Amino acid sequence: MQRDQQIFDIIGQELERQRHGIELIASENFTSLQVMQAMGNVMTNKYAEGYPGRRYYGGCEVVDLSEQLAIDRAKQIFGVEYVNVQPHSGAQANAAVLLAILQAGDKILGLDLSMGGHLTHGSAVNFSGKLYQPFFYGVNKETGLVEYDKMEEVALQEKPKVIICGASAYSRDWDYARIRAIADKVGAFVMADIAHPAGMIAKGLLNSPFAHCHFVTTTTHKTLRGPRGGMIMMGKDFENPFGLKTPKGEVRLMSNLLDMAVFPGIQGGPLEHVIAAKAVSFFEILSNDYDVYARQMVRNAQALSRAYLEKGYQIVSGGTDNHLLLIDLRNKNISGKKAEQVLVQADLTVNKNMVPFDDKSPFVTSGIRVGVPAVTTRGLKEEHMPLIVDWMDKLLMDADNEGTIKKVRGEVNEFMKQFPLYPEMG
Ligand code: DSN
Repeated sequence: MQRDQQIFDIIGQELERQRHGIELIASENFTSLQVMQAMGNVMTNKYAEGYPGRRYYGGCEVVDLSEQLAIDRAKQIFGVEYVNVQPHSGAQANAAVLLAILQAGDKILGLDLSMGGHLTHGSAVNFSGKLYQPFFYGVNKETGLVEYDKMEEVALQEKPKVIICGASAYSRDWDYARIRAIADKVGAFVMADIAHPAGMIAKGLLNSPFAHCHFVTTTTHKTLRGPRGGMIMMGKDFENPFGLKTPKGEVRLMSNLLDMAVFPGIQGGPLEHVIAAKAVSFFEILSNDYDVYARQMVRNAQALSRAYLEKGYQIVSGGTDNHLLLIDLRNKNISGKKAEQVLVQADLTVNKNMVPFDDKSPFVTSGIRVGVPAVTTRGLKEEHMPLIVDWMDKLLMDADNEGTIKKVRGEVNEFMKQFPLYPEMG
C-alpha cells in the first residue's frame, strides 16, 4: 500500500504546533509516548461487543485481558467497586448513565451551561435537554460559587430523578455530601461528572464523590492524561430500584443496567485499542510520578491565579481549588472571542468561555478559561506562571498590534524549547 504522505505531513504539522505553543486549554493534556503507542495497536482490528468473559464475538480472549486490566487498575485508583471503561467519551458516559436510570421526559437538574456546566447536563441543544426535561441551578453572582440553596429549592419544587453535579468551567471543589442530602429529600439519584478534576480526585487532593454520588463519570484524557475517552464508576454497586430482573428471575444490579446502557444501549463495538491505552494511563496514575504531577497542577493553578490577580484580572470565584481558572474580561474591555484570537496568534492557546451572568453570546463571550494540565506535563512550575500572565497581558492590552503579537510569539516559541515534547519523535 502506498504511504499516505499527505496525512502524515499534516500530523507532523500538529506535532510542531503542540511543541511550539503554550497549551492552556483546561481540558487538554499530553499523553505519554507509551499511551499513544498502545492506542495505535492491532486491537483496532478486533470486534468485542460485550464485556470480558461474555462477548458476542470469538477471539476475544486477549482483549479480555487488557480490558480487565484497565477495569482493575481504575478500581484501584479510585477505590471503587464498579468501572466501565468502554464509553468512547465523557458525553457517552453521561448518556449511558441517563439511559440506565431515566425514561424519556423525566426531569433532570444540572448546573446551567452558561454558569460553567456541560452540554450533557441538560442543554437544550444536546440529547440531555431534548430527551429529558432539564432544570438548572447556578452560581452566586457575587461569589461565583455554586448555589446549593438554589439547587435544593429547584429540587424540592421539581423533584428531578437525577441531580447532576460537576462542570466544565468551575474552579472550586464540590460539596457532594450536601448534594446527596438534597437528592435524598426528593428521592433523586446523584451523578457526578468529574471529567475535569478526576486527576486531583484520584490523588485525594479534592473531595471524593464516591461515598455520596450513585454514579461518577469522567473522561480519561484531561487531568487523567490518558487517551481520549470516557468511563463510568460506582463506589458501591446496588440492587436496581426499578425491579428489573433477568429472564431467570434474578434481580439485576445497577452495574448490569449500566453495562447494558453502554452496550447495546448507546454503543456498538468497544475501542479495544483505546481501552489498552486507558490501561497504560491508569498504570501511570498509580505511580509516584503522577502523584507529583497532580500536586504540581494544583500549585501551578494557584500561582497562575495569583499572577492574574496581581495584574488586575477578575477571576470568577476569586481563585481556584483545581486545575483551571475562569477569567472575566469585562473590566479589561476585550471579549473572550477577541482574546482567544490574539492569544492563539501568539501560540498561547486558550478557549473563550461564557462567564456567569454573561451579557455576550456563546460565540463572543466575556471570558476565557485557562488551565494548567498540559503546561504542567511539559514541566512548567510555579515560577513560570507569571511569565505566561505577562505575555497574555501584553497581548490583551494591545490586541490589534501585529508587532506585539509577533514579538510575544517569538518569545513563547523560544521559551518552550526548554520543555521538549516527544523528543523520541525526532
Ligand atoms: N469539551 C470539554 C471541555 O473543554 O471542557 C467538555 O466536554
